[in-house]
Amino acid sequence: MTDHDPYELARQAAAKIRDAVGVERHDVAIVLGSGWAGAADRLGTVTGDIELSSLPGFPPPSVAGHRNLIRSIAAEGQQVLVVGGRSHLYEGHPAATVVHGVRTAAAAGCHTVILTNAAGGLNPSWSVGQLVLIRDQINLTGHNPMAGPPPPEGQPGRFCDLTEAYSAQLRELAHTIDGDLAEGVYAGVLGGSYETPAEIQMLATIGADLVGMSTVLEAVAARHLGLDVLGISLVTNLAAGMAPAPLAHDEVLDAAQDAETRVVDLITGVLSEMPPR
Ligand code: 8IG
Repeated sequence: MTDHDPYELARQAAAKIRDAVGVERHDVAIVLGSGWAGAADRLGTVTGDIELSSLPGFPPPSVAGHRNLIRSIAAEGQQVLVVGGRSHLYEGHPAATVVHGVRTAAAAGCHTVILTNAAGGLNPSWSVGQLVLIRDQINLTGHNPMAGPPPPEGQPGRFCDLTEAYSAQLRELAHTIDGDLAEGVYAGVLGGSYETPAEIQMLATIGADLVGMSTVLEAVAARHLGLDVLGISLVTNLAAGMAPAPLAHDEVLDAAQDAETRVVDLITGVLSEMPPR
């Protein structure tokens, strides 16, 4: 039974992290998007590393710009769990695998998760390198971590409230640290390919400012378990039909590299001023 309970699997992973790094409890998790790893490494002092594939429930990652590591970092008075090696629906992983890092972070004690990603921008006034706080999301993946067997005894019920999927308080705090942050609605799609210009027109029509292939399921799983969510997108390309040239994954990694110092300052600032919970 316990093999099929994703929450039990998360508890097992969290227990192994605790033993491996010798930290009783983590406060904040950061899930790394494409190209965000360098910034996370600069947040503070590394307490310990755990190979992701040595932990229950984590498959080996396969996307360039992601790495196979959970890292515990002491930063700004918080113990931060940096979750690399994100898995995606487009790799063929089920929703439960995609959100396993978030559920593990919750089991490790985290009260807040910072979900980072690289995304396509739909707002014509943004350029590559723009950092955008996610204000809300549209889950267009056709998947949901709350679908399937109901959460077991002891877990909150499946119909979690998503009225404030992304914490207004944390967004406000982030704006005070970086006055150049934009805000927008993130449309999460299954992915596997980028969009057509017609699909981007559709997404703009339904209210999306950003489009990407991650984050939305993790935000749902985080809210289900009562975590506060801060979502930060780095616009690494203009969405199809708005971009002068075809999209390439290399550009994503270059833009992330250029944004690194701004990202470090932003996350460090948020960590240091985050209200205790
Ligand atoms: I970076 O333009 C990045 N990720 N779906 N579309 C989708 N995902 C993305 C894009 C984009 N850019």
